[in-house]
Amino acid sequence: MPLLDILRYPDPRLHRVAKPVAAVDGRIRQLAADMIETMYAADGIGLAATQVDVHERLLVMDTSEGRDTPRVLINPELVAASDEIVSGQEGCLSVPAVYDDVPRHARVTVRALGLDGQPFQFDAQGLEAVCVQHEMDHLVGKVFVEYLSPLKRERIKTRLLKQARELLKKSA
Ligand code: K2U
Ligand code: ZN
Repeated sequence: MPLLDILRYPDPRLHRVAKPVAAVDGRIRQLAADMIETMYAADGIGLAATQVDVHERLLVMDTSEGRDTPRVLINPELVAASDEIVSGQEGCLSVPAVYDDVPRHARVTVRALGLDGQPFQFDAQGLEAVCVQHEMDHLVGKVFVEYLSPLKRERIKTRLLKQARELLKKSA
C-alpha cells in the first residue's frame, strides 16, 4: 500500500473543513489502511484525512503501548468533554520539529462509525483524549499552532516556508 504525502503547514489545504463520509465503502477502507501505514511510518500516533489532502471526516490513531492497536474513526463527534482542561506539549506531523503546550479537555466521550459502518462510542483520557481532540481539530481545518501566540505562529510559518524553499532549490 502506498505511503501518503502529508501536507506541511502553512499549506492552505490544512485549513479546509472536511465533509462527512457519505458511505463506508472500499475506498474509505483502503484510505484508512493507507493512513494507518503512513501514520506508523511517520512515527505518529494519529493522522487525519485532511493531512493527506482528503477532505472527509476520517481519522486514524494508535496511542497503545505496543503501537499495534490502530483505531479508525469515521464521522467522529465529541459527545461530551470535561470542564477540566489540561495543557500538554504537542507536535504535529504537518508541522515538523515544533512542540508547544496546548490546552485540551482532560476527558472526552467520542462517537464515530467504525470500518464496519457501525456506530461506537468510547471515553478517553490522557494521551488518547489529547490525540483525538488534535485529530478532530484537523478535520475542521485547525492546526495546533493556532493555539499559540500570533508571534510564535508567524515565526513557525516563516521558518517552515524558508525550509520548503530550500528543499525546492535542492531538488531543482
Ligand atoms: O495529527 C498529527 O499530526 C499526529 C500527531 C498527533 C498528536 C499530537 C499531539 C499529541 C498527541 C497526538 C502526531 O502523532 S505528533 C507526534 C507525536 C508522537 C507521539 C506522542 C505525541 C506526538
Ligand atoms: Zn497534527
